[in-house]
Amino acid sequence: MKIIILLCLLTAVLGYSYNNTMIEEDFRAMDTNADGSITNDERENKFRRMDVNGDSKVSFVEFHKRLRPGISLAVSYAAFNIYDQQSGHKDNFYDFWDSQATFNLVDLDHDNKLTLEEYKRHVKQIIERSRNDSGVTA
Ligand SMILES: [Ca+2]
Ligand SMILES: [Ca+2]
Ligand SMILES: [Ca+2]
Repeated sequence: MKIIILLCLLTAVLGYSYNNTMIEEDFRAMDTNADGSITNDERENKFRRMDVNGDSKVSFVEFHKRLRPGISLAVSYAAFNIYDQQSGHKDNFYDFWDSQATFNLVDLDHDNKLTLEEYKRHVKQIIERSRNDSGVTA
């Protein structure tokens, strides 16, 4: 038990805390009707939950709060910048259009549903790109 706790602390420090299990948990949290895929409606609901102050835009502060503890600020900020530019322009907010564009990007087979596999692939790409962009290599 102690070893597990120690390992958790270590991975948190290194920024490796976001594993498959957590990705699946987050996927299920978004899949509110539990049918195994995320629809555009469910994507929109998630966006509204992230938008704490209700101004229809997700700021970096709102974005970072929604991430798992242990993800470094640098990686988180790099990820935010990637999402901020999904709709083609950067304005320091993850807005509705960014969210829609992200959904379309993740939906590889264009059936308007995100499967766990599509979601996992996306999250791993984002983490890898964020680490590269932020220069956090650990
Ligand atoms: Ca669903
Ligand atoms: Ca907001
Ligand atoms: Ca799909």
